[in-house]
Amino acid sequence: KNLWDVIVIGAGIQGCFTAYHLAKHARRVLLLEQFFLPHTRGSSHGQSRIIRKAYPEDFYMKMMDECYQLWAQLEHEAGNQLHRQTGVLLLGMKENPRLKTIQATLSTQGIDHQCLSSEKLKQRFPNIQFTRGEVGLLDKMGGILYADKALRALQHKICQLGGIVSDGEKVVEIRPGLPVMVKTTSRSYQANSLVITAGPWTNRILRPLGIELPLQTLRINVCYWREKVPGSYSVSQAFPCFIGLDLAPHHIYGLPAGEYPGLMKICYHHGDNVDPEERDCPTTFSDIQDVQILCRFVRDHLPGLRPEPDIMERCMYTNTPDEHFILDRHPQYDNIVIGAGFSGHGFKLAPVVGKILYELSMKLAPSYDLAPFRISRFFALGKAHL
Ligand code: PYC
Repeated sequence: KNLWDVIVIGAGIQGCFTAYHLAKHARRVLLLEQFFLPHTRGSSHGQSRIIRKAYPEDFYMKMMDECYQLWAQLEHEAGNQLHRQTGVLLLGMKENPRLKTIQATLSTQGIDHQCLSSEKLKQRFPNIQFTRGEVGLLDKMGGILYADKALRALQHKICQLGGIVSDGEKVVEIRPGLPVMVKTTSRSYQANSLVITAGPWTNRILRPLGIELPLQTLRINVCYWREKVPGSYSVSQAFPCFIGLDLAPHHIYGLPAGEYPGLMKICYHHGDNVDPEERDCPTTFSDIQDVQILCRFVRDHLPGLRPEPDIMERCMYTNTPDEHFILDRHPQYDNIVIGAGFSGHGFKLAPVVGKILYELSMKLAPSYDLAPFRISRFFALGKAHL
């Protein structure tokens, strides 16, 4: 009676979608979360994320086909809007190889997009200042996912389907075997399989299981910038999400104003390497180099915004060296499955990631080629330790 088919550790978006697929397939699933829900300590909180098909890698683009269907299905089940199409505008120099590859992949896959010359960009987006002859690539299907609402919808659905979501329970010990034993701060459980989707806490959980993955845990400053004229960069004015590829050493991205009225979210796709327990330790605003990069960007390119953020929230990325995910079994224990290293671009892909982790945990043939996501790619580099 006390034996679960699968225990999932971590109720962020990846763990929630894994539990959702398991519950849909009538598996006995327990989803454990160390913090009380909802919380803002991990990588899945906040009101918005970007959804797009524009990827240089065709394997992500193909996964996104099914993701769009699964997001629509969840939206239907939730009876609540979880997605808004705004378009995603990629900005870069004409010769940017990433931009060229994305355009070629979008063309090959027959995905609706538009190339914008620097002249066209200026006409179409008069409230952006283009200073270096940037060109644009518009992924027309791209848009915004309502992140907090999606998490709530998933957790509700998991419970409706008979799964259990247990929050405020931190895992303190895992004893591999069949069944695998999971001890938390409250009690002990047993399961046939275990899925670990613990975001920046992944290595804390894996270390006692004899493996350490090459994961960097980055603090991301999520900044919101006030419009001088309310509404000028808003969804209702058809302002798109954007990702700037050549504006700084790492990408700068933005979402149209809407989630907080009059404020536009603009962030740097990088941050300091921090322990997730210390993410929220106070730091001085002006000391933060990546916020300074954003301030310069807003001052130079978005003249309709105040050039200092009004609000700063925090998030975490868990990056792999190649910024591709880890979707694999533990090298020694084949009933322990790991989903990690989403590298700041995993939210939109969670419906398919969850499906793959469900398949791995049930020993089913995975629906996608998992070669890009294997742990063994790091062994060759001497970067994963057993
Ligand atoms: O994957 O599109 C993305 C994204 C934008 C900002 C962070 N990730």
